[in-house]
Amino acid sequence: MQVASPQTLLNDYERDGVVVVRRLFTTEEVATIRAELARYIRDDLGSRPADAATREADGTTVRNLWRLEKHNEFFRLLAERDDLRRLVAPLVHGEPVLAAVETFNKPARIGSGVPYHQDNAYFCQSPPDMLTVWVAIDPVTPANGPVYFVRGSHRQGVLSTKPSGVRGNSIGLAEPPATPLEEQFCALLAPGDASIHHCNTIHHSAPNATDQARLGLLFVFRGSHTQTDPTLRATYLAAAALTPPA
Ligand SMILES: O=C(O)CCC(=O)C(=O)O
Repeated sequence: MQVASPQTLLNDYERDGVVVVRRLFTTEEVATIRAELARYIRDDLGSRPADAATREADGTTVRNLWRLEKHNEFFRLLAERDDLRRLVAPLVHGEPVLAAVETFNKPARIGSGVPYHQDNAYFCQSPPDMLTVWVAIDPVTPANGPVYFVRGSHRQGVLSTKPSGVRGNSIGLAEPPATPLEEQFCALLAPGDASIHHCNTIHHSAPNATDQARLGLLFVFRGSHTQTDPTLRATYLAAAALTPPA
């Protein structure tokens, strides 16, 4: 893993709400993860509940896998890794609790976009000590739908939302941010690299029109001290009822 120092990582994260960690996973680990995801989709997904996945518009290709920590032992154990927990503990200001393991597959040619949103509109945690470690399994290039983040936006709190109508991302920002795309942070990653973003950091990604898939594996952690905010939760549930994940 390549990080400047734990203190620099924390300072950068608290300033920007997003940081990059190079080589969080080795080439061999990435190959094992890729193979297990393919095996899970092929052999197991059919026997899991319908909301274990969101499909692309073709009705077949996987857009997202959800709750892998519940549905797959390999990914539950992967999320328990000590290096991962040590990395995120200072950022969540406490004991990390795993909230989710999921994927954003962004398959070649048909991978759909993700509207501007803050994750805490979904997670609904207070204080907002929650984050996502987004690990590149494929190369993430400017062309295949990288995630763009608005630096510093995590300090604005949870902004007004509206139902997005997008399956798998049911709630988005009511208004797009004022920061133009060119000034946003574009997370270009090699396989095994990761970005880590705060749950209030505004982000989005474009569809993938290229021939190169852009598979990301996500680990979501919160501090053990956070609690669910009932008002945020009610807003989220209303949006999710309008556009369920499956
Ligand atoms: O992978 C993407 O395109 C979007 C990811 C995302 O929305 C997230 O990490 O919360």
